Amino acid sequence: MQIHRVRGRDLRDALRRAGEQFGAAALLLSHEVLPDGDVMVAVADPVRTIATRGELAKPARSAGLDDVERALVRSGCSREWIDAALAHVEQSGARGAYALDAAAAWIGARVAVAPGPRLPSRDAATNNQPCVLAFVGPTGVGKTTTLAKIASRMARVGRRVALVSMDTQRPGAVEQLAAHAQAMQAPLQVAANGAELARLLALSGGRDCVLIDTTGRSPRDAQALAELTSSLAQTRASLSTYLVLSAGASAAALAEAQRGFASTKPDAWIVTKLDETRAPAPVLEAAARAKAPLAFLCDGADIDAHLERASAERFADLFLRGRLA
Ligand SMILES: Nc1nc2c(ncn2[C@@H]2O[C@H](COP(=O)(O)OP(=O)(O)OP(=O)(O)O)[C@@H](O)[C@H]2O)c(=O)[nH]1
Ligand SMILES: [Mg+2]
Repeated sequence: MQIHRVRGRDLRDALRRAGEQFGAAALLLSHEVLPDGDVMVAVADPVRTIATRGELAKPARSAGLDDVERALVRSGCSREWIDAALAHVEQSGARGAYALDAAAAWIGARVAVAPGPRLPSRDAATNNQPCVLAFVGPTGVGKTTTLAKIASRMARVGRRVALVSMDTQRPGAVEQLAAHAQAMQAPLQVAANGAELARLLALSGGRDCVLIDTTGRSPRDAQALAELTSSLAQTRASLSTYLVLSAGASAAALAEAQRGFASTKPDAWIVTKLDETRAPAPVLEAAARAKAPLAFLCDGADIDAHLERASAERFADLFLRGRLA
């Protein structure tokens, strides 16, 4: 019988994690409270117990390494990253449940974290220049929804936000953003081109943040992307551009989007729809490969929830558990 140790914040958390890794049929053998207050449970994995019967001749590998490998395979991690993570864990000497901790610390740090939006200080003069954020990306990835989530979070803590829609192409796009603007009682303006955007931004002193929604573009539509790039470049305000990508996209689609939107010079990526996949590793690996820091992670469509700042801990959760905690 193979025994695994799983650590959690408390007994309930440890049992939940054990259930996720080994299934509801996992057998609880014991539990102990660790010096730091966490709880470690020992469980027998019935699937592994049966599977190993026919494999007795194989040299046993540390159970911890098997757990790490299994979790990474499940999250869609590439063989290259799995091997690198396993080599690191092996080298670190971490075993059992500690192997997962070692893997989490190592793999979570492979992806860079972008700094949060830089809002003017609260006691700044009213004509202080606002933080300007533009959201670009392929069609339907969640640009407008994510913009609304970020704006709503800022508005809830008393920040003065303004929304700008540059999506004058898709029917209903301005109305979609207008509904969000109304809910958070923020002004919404429409800019049909770069010149109009530059004019609006020049008049936006006194706002803490202006968030710009753009039309979804195909990464293959070079002309549309050139127009988008040129529109954003016309503003003299210092602009942070977020490339929004869906976690469900294939590695090939992510690479294509990264190449297509490179001309807009994204400062960071935002990953959405993490709730729609159990294999989020490809988008995290794509960000690392593109040397793009991640700013936010979204795992649902609810405006008042489902938005998290990116962090190494969240990346580790995604790699090893397939979802945000
Ligand atoms: N499950 C899930 N749905 C999401 C998430 N983010 C957005 N959505 C949904 O995805 C759909 C498209 O979202 P939009 O915000 O309109 O996407 P967009 O990128 O602005 O789309 P276009 O402007 O048409 O290019 C909507 O139904 C949203 O509710 C998410 O993190 N998880
Ligand atoms: Mg939109």
